[in-house]
Amino acid sequence: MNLENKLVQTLGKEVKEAGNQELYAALLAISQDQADSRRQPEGKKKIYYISAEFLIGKLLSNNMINLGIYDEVREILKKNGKDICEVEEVEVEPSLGNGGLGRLAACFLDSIATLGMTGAGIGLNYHLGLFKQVFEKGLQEETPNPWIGTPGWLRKTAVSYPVQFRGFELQSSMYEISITGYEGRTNKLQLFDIDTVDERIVHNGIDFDKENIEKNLTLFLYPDDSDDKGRLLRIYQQYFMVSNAAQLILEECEAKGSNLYDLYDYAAIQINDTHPTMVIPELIRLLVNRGMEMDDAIAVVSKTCAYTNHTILAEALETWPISYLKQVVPHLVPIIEVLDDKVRRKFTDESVYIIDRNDNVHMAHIDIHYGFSVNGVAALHTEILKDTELNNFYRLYPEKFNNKTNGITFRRWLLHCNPELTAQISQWIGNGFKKDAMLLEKLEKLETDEKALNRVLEIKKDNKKQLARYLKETQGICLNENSIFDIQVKRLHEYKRQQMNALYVIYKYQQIKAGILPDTPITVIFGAKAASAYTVAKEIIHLILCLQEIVNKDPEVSPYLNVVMVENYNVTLAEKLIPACDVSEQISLASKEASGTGNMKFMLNGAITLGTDDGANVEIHELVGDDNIYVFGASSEEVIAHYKKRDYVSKDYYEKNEDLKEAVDFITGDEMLRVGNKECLTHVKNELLNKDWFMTFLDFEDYVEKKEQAFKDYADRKKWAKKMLCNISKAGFFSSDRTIGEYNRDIWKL
Ligand code: 26Y
Repeated sequence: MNLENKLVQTLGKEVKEAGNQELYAALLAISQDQADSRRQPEGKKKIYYISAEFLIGKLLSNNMINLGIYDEVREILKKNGKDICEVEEVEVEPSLGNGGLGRLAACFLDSIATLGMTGAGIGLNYHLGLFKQVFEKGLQEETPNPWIGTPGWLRKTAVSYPVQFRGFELQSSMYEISITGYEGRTNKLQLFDIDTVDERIVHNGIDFDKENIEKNLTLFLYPDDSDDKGRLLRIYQQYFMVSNAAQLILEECEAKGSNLYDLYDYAAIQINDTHPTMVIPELIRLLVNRGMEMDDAIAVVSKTCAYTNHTILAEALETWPISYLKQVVPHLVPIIEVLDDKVRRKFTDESVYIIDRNDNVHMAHIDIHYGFSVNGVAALHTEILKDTELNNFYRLYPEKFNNKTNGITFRRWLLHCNPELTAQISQWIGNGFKKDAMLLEKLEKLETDEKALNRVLEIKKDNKKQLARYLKETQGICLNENSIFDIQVKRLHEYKRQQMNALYVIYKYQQIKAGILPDTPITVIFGAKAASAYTVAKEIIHLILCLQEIVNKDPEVSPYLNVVMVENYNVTLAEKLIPACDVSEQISLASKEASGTGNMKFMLNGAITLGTDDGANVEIHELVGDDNIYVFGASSEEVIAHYKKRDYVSKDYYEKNEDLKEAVDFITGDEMLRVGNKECLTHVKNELLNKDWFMTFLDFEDYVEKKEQAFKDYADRKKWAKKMLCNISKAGFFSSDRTIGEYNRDIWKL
């Protein structure tokens, strides 16, 4: 049956007569069917990607693209006076993630299915997500972000396992979301939950009884861990996730004929950061329960599990007091002790022990000793792991360490979010790039083609208009479409240095006040959630919101400079912001951003990076060359040396640089105090002046210089368009298809 008839049949009425909700439901049903029909028999070996987060975004359009029906559906709707974008809006974005690690997991699932690999994502079915961000009087407030129960892709299965905790047992329920590959197979994202979770226990924003595990277990992602109860809840969640994963994996492998001694011929388990680490002792425990000798179980599991590190920040390298583990999962403790004991027998270097002198369990150490692969997520990051952070381990196991530079799925981050550019690229170089991203290099030859350059600018202009319309409608924000869109969207963290961007805004404000005007008006756009217990991060949001108030309301300044902080930044917003961006802010302190993936999405959509030589920026820099990126700031070596020597004093920079001093003083000046909270602002300022752990002041001068240069260059439209085209043409390397190909070649070997 042709698609239009099918749609009419599913709707039970003419397309013209259907509302957006009905259209969404019908298209969902049709896509689900088609996705199901693309399920293929499983290969012998399967990759299980276990992750605390899967930031998958809305699925309808992406799945329709991957199923090859998107264009036809859009035309059918159009013919009937309907707009596919409005139908898309009906879907509520699943709240299953937080940031880069979760979005990476989502891109990887797309690529695994696209490349035809047998694989599944395994995680938790959070009911209320991280939180929904709302701004109230210039401050971030956290509210629940419900999504379950709205029409969507989540389906309950009959699969269920018992999970043992100290003193009680919970029975899980498994949910599934279909993952369609681009012209490929359908895999599954499998999310575990319990039936007794009760959203009604949440009140006052996102407060709830942290001890009522039966009711709270899967309410939130990363529940506030600033107290013991919160930390214990995290352990409950993690163990629940991995115990289900382990039971599922063993069951599936046995069904395929594994005798469990050959588990690694049937399964590769990728441990996404340390959150799923307990899968290692849990698998060992289950194997021993089934009669395997402990040593054999350890050997089998060690050949099955591989670990990805996503950060070198100390606070993100998880350690749990052994007493907490005893409280939640006492049956795992003897196994962890055996694992630690074996390490102690083999090595004398205390820094590689699993349980340290203070009885803290270092989760990453379990992964490194008892996994067969340890990978970083960008070349620089992996080098830093080998040379400094994990050097003691690298010396023990050099063969385990490898790099897998992150990637993004071009289906979502080009085909879906930027249809106009996609269509134009297809016209220029054919459709091949949709499956082989390196073919984008063919665009290089257009860099001298005047018409092509104009077209690239025109598409950017259209995307800026669309963003302006969208933000007006959804958040009441007015954008100057003729301004430069300078965008920094990512989690709020001091190392990512949104505060440096804010200081630039103040600097620019003061320049304009002094009559020094930019060639082109500038709009600085921010989007970021701050972890609910991360005080300084929330204060930085306050700082930005105050600047938005002052700058945009100042009639002398606002024709030249605007500040916008979008509320509740998420995948849906990213898809609108990224295609409209001119300057991509990737300004982390060198050595701190493991990779970044937003940087890749912006580049692919023709934004020019303003960034430090950090994470994957280094690789972007190498690919596009000095002329097509604005790089500033101290190198990672310099930064690491400062930390080692403890010789960085932020006040010295403040005293030396008049512009910086004025900008910093402005934070607590009269204008700010008229709109902002004195305590918050004073605290941010003092953090910078007395600590500035992420060396904002060190890089400020160079940052301002390079940013000014970028804004100046923007005025030469042709030169700028060439840079855009260069960035698009070199983005192919950052396809997650390439990354997943490498994971499979070097680690999973399916
Ligand atoms: C449990 C808690 C301590 C914690 C919660 C979330 C620890 C880490 C995280 C998330 C980390 C994360 O998102 N890391 C990012 O991973 C991306 C994908 O590899 C990188 O591109 C990015 O640089 C890194 O910050």
